[in-house]
Amino acid sequence: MSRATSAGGKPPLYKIVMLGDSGVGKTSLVARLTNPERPLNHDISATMGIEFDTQMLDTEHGKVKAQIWDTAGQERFARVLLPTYFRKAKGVILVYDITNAKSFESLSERWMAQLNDHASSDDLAKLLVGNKSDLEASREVTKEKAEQFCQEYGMDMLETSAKSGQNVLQSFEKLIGIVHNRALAANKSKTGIQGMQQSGNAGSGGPSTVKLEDNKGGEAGGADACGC
Ligand SMILES: Nc1nc2c(ncn2[C@@H]2O[C@H](COP(=O)(O)OP(=O)(O)OP(=O)(O)O)[C@@H](O)[C@H]2O)c(=O)[nH]1
Ligand SMILES: [Mg+2]
Repeated sequence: MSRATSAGGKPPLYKIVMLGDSGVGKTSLVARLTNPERPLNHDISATMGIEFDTQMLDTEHGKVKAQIWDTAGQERFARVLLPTYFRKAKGVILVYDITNAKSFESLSERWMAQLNDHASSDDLAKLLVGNKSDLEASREVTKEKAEQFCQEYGMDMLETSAKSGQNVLQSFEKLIGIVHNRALAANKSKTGIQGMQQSGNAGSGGPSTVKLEDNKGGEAGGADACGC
């Protein structure tokens, strides 16, 4: 069992944010993750402001809970809400539509700049997702282009389809795996220092588990749970 799940039995909760132009499929990807059997809704409305969902996900170090902030790609919402989107976020999924070159260009022209302005970028795990891979015949963005972007900004990528489900779960698991590994590593170094400070205290009945997050609110959806 991971140190995370052994701490009071509650899996740690991490806030992750979906970013990208309007219409790339952010809401559809979250819907496919949380309701894998439900068919893609082509009449879905544009997100106004923000929507939340939570999902339990597996990592190599046990289960964790993702609090997913599905943001609005439309400029009028995004501009105002960006600081809120990024507050206490641990990971970001940058989404473009493989059939829409403009949505890919927006990542460097718009979204990466916003990210750097509003978040301490080093703290955020990032994943690039090229959605609508089922529409191969209409592809405008090559995988090579996307890989170049990843090299430039130091992140991994996956192509997904919210329609077929291809790589949807894998994308969320990949990002949350990186987030969780970072949290474990950070806690290890923290407890290392605490351990040295409290030398001689080991095994004396003090707390033996590691608290990964300030998980006051406990369950997902509780704003305190991820401090957001
Ligand atoms: N063929 C195909 N269509 C998709 C896919 N993902 C989303 N769509 C469609 O693309 C349109 C936009 O999807 P949304 O999920 O609303 O896009 P969004 O990124 O959330 O847009 P905003 O909320 O405005 O930021 C909808 O008509 C979806 O049905 C996909 O993987 N394949
Ligand atoms: Mg949406």
